[in-house]
Amino acid sequence: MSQFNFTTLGQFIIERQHEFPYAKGELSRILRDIGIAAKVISREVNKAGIAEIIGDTGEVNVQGEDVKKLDMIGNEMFTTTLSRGGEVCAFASEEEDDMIPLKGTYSKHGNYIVCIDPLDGSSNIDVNVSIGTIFSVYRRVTAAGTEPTLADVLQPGNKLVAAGYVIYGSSTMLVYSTGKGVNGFTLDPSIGEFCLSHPDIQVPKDGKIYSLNEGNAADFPAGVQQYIAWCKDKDKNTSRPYSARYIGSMVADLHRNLLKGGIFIYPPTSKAPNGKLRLMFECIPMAFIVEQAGGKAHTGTERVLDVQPKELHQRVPIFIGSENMVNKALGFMNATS
Ligand code: P6P
Repeated sequence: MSQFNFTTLGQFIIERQHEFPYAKGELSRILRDIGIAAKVISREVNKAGIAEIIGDTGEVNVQGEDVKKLDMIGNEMFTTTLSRGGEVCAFASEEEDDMIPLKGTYSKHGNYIVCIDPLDGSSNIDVNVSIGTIFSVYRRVTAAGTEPTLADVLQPGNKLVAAGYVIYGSSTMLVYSTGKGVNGFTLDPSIGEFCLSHPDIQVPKDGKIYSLNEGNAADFPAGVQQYIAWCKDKDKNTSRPYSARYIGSMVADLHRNLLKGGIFIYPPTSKAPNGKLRLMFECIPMAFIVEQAGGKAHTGTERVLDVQPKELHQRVPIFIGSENMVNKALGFMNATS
């Protein structure tokens, strides 16, 4: 096969533009801009070890977490890129207290909202563990040309028009969906392009990997404790015991489970009675991707994509991954609720 037989992200977006009901290239421009920002962040992440950008800024974000220098580079990169694009009227970031109406020349007339976690898992930066960017795209609900409001942002995941993530690992990959399946692109640094490497990703219906922070086990709801015990039982017929894999970086844990099959759980704990992960910036976009790949995402009480957000930094518990594994875990939860 010719070494030039590749499809870049830009080519793929244009080729698939006809699938998107709002064509006119608006969403295509947003996805291309996200791809550009991701390339710059990938460069910064990869040189972090030798540049003075590892470590903390000394600031604390709205989540009460230390803000790493790379977090701010990521946040600034997306804000700048999306403002210049003109398609996005407002931006919400895990790093920012409030939504940010974009002030680019044309932004006020933009039809889209972007929610972003610029660098999820940033506490892993200093130890060279994979981290990621998570993004989601909504159409605004207020009239174009008016000042965007929080109502434009606090939309349930079933209103999403696109979502995706970038994983900065042994290679940099961008994985996204516009509601017509999930496709993965690997960055080829030699040509500076994301190239299609994982077409039509399907998460296996079953898996042998469970991912959660068992250090919190004493706090887990009884149903989660019983499910984890079940995963550890010896039963050749159902390939148990399963393997425990937990990186502590949601994008990395979910990317592995998306490709290999598995379940990721962040249940309620005493420190985080609604779970730790943010509905708008982590759970909704990852739920969209996993459902588009044939998996399932649930809070333990409802489908993640049906949760009506009430506040920007709201947290929810999450059970996400292979459909049969999530259903098994929910069975234990329901049996004990
Ligand atoms: P814990 C990273 O801080 C993060 O937001 C997710 O990427 C990750 O899955 C989770 O928190 C890890 O949380 O409590 O297990 O360290």
